[in-house]
Amino acid sequence: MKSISLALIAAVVAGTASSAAFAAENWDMPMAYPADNYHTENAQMFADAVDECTGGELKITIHASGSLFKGSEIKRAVQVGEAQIGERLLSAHANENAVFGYDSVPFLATSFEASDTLREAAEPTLTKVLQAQGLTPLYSVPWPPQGLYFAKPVASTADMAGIKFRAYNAATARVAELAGMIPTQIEAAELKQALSTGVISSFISSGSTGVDEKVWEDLTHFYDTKAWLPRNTIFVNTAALDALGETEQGCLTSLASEAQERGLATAAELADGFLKTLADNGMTVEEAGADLAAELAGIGETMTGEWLESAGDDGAAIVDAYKASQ
Ligand code: PCA
Repeated sequence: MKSISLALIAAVVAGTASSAAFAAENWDMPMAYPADNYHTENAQMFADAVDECTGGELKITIHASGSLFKGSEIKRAVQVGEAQIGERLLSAHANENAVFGYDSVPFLATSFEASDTLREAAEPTLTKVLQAQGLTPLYSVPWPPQGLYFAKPVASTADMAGIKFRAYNAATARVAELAGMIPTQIEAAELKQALSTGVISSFISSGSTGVDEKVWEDLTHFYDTKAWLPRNTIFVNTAALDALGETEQGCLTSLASEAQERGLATAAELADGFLKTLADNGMTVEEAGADLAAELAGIGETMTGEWLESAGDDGAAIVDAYKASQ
């Protein structure tokens, strides 16, 4: 009797184990930007490659344009396990920890190459901060250099006084304040509407977002200030990651590093074309004039000091590692 029940238990346990091993995992991946943006397309390639690498054991469904969770909600959703993986402009969470704003320090890294060096320098610190929140970073991809969009020519901050400005993080809001503008935090998914209804008439972003949102319908000028290259970071809920088998974890990690390289290459390849599209659609695309450039440099110095102060030892570690690898 005893041996029969033991055999039965063994069979049941084996059955459970094998069915668990063969049940495919389905992960949701909320993203904030449009399906045809290169960040989203890159993530779709990543998801397809994970599917193939795991033999269908891990399927990642991408939800673009903030359709599952709005940009501002994605990080929290992954932290609490409402989604297993997500993409977010982490600098928008610099109010939680200034380290998240490492990629939006004005004029610290202004080219794709410098931005990648900065990413590498920040990786240990950023990983530590995210791990403490139950998140594991997988990869990150830069946006092209940030420039200023306006509905009129702007030669200096005097021309910016009182303009209503769309911010996407604390750094962009601070640029606006220091330049005498009035910032409002608005997700890219709501940018088009904010422009067409006159809620804002200026913002700082890349040519990529300008093209995504066809901003030439409301704006006339783009000043290519190359202030910084912010990044979208792809992270997973650490508990969900740990629950995967070794093969699946290995696929995620190695394909993430491929996605990171591919994303950087694509961003660099597309950057000039975005500016050309703005110009082709009638916008004036030029560098900031001497007065504006000098004032922006001053704003950058102020903000670098402020960031270093708020990011403390972690911020210093990032900047030191960055300077050492230049
Ligand atoms: N586009 C994103 C962030 C930076 C960028 O170039 C946005 O404007 O929301």
